[in-house]
Amino acid sequence: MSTSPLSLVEVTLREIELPLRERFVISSGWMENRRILLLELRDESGVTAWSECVCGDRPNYSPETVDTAWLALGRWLLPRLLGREIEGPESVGSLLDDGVQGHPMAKAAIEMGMWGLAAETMGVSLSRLVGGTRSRVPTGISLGLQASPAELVAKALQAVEDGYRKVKLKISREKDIEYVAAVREALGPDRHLAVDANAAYTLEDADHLARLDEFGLIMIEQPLAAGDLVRHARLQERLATPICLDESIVDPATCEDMLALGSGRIVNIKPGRVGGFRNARRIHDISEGAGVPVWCGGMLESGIGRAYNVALASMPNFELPGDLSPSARYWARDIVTPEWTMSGDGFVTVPRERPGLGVVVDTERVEALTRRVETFAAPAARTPA
Ligand code: OSB
Ligand code: MG
Repeated sequence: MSTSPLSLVEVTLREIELPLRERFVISSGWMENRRILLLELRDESGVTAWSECVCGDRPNYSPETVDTAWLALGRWLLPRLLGREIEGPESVGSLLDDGVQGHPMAKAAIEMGMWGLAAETMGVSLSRLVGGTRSRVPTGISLGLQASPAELVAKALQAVEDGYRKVKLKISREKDIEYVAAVREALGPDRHLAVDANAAYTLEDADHLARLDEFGLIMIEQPLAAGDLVRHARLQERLATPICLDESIVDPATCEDMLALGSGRIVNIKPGRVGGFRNARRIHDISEGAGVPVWCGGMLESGIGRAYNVALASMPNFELPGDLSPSARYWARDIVTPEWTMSGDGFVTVPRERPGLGVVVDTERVEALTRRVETFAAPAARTPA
């Protein structure tokens, strides 16, 4: 779908605190009170769109944090877009990459917001704007590390009962084989079961990881460190279970490298991790061309970030269930209406008939949860380029 020019005149950065219903533990850290960085973008005719930066509080998953993203957005990224006429959301990525290394999550927050603003201005759904075709997307759950195999089993059984179409278990060096064995035993052989190591292992653990093969997992996500594309290829040669890369895929080039090296057979796409929708769509297309399925990962987003993930996951090659749980799994109350829900058979509906994000931000609630706020405006003297 072709888009019309955009003009960004004001962006408000806002940090809110939203407590998770349960602490979420992964091998590299945990999250409890989610600090969430939200953006509110406004164009010259007063149309606004919200977006979300998926950074965490600490740099355990990736080098960026809420604080580094705030700095990068305010100091380097917003100034190069504000007050400038922008061809369309497709062109935002290169404007942000030019002369600024890294900071993909900060870049994605503004880039995705521009897609949201374009959808809002054009009166079309974000899903249609990005080329989505699905009216509902299959959903999986990501279960954090638990205190005992029995507790994990209880959660996995509940997830199946709730209708989830995939169950993903976080694993760590301390909590792997025994936990996976217990869950596979409880769920039976046919359920889609996956594990995510969040880079907990090294290639020396190859024999140990090969023990997971007997559980018929649909994938093992990110067993080794983010930069280990070659080592992942060596590991994949020794595993029957397909490797899926998450932390390793930071842009279309790393996806191409993964395919060339054989570092994995499935790609987890998180638009925030790869700098936004432009790169996410390219990775989708590159993978599709190679016959490699993709799915949409999650970063415990609020209902705002979730709107972007759901729109992206409506694209055709998102074949596998995404980590797109409904609002109630994460929050006592979300910051959007309607909240995101899941059908009894594990699908989230894509709001393809509603313009923009398809949900309304509860601004009063956002205001009440706000911990800091700063507004950046286009310099008055600058005329559109
Ligand atoms: O590795 O996929 C991951 C959450 C935070 C950081 C990393 C990851 C995750 C998840 C959560 O697995 C998935 C979700 O949002 O439901
Ligand atoms: Mg992951």
